[in-house]
Amino acid sequence: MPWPSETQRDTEVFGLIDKERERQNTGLQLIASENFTSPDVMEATGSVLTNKYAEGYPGKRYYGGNAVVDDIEALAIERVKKLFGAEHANVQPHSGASANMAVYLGLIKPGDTVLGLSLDHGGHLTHGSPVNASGILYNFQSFRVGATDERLDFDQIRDLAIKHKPKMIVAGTTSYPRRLEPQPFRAIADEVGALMMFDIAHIAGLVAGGAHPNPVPYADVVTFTTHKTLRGPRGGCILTTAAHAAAIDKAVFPGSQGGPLEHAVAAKAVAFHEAMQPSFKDYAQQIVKNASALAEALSKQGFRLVSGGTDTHMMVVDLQPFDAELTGKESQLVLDEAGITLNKNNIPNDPRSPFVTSGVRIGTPAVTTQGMKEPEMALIAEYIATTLRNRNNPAAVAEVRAKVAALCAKFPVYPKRA
Ligand code: DSN
Repeated sequence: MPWPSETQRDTEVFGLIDKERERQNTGLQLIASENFTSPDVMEATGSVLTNKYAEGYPGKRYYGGNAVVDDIEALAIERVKKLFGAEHANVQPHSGASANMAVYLGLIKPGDTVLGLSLDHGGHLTHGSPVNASGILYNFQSFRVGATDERLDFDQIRDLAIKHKPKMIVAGTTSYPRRLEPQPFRAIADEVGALMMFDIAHIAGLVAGGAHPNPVPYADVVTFTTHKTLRGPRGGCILTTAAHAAAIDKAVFPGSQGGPLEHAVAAKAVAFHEAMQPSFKDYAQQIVKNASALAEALSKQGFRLVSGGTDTHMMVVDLQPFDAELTGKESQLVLDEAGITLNKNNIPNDPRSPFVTSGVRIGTPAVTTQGMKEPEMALIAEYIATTLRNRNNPAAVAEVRAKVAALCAKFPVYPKRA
């Protein structure tokens, strides 16, 4: 009697999963870091590989029974190296944060100086936030976006690099809507003798699909998550030059992780395969086209776009010109009521706290997976504006909720559970 019988099935959890499937199917998913994985990616994630321990790397494991797991992990490594043109890959990080911390552990020492983008100007917690281990263990110095154009200012980054002489410069963002060119980071890193790490968590799918420049030829190390624009399972990945391969592998295991999640590794391999298909290029281009269309439509509705717009999959919307009283927190809550899911976000130099904010972040990877295009982006902007204008009118919000459900019904993602 190894498992509970069918009558003892956990209906509570599976009932909740059904509810979440319903939420994803009937609402607009506009969180810039989310996406809908393919059924194949989900099948690999839910496979028998979840049963296996495999500390080590292909051909060098601490447990028996890993011949198949070795083949799977080797396939994932080969595919991702080919996809990005990398010399070495580690596909074991459980997340983007784990990947970034493994890079610091492997390539620099506690107390070393690192330069990264400030979290409140579009960086990430692991780029030196004082409340994160990166900021606690390493001496991070932050650069910020320019006061008027709200874009990266390479003169400022160079001045800081010359002043602080960092061991590493971290490029990469989580809420910066503009294209990131790797060359200027490389030039500054070379000038001050720093390593260059590029965190492409948000844009990995855009890079893989050729819609954004690939930093692999310029960076010493590239990290990313596999579940955002790349449309794979939740997880992380590190690409390096051959020179840093051994240090990075050692920093992931045994340095900072134990047993790898081989079901996630298999799902990553599936996602890399999917990203190699010609249709993925169209997908990546359409994400960017949709973001531009949505940004333009939002600006016509009276919102201000941070930096004036977007070249990526996402935008940061300053709510103040639309309604000076409206906060990101309130917007997120009322838009949830209307079936529109996004997240509150600080705008650069935001007078409000990160829990309240004067902005929201909006992304197009998930709605693009559904097949929505420019005409639907205009509708989404209209639904957002109508909801926020009528935020104290539940009937008007319910009307938008019905329109959102009708739109999503035309672009179904996952069929109902049989
Ligand atoms: N939580 C991710 C995001 O939303 O950008 C970053 O880790």
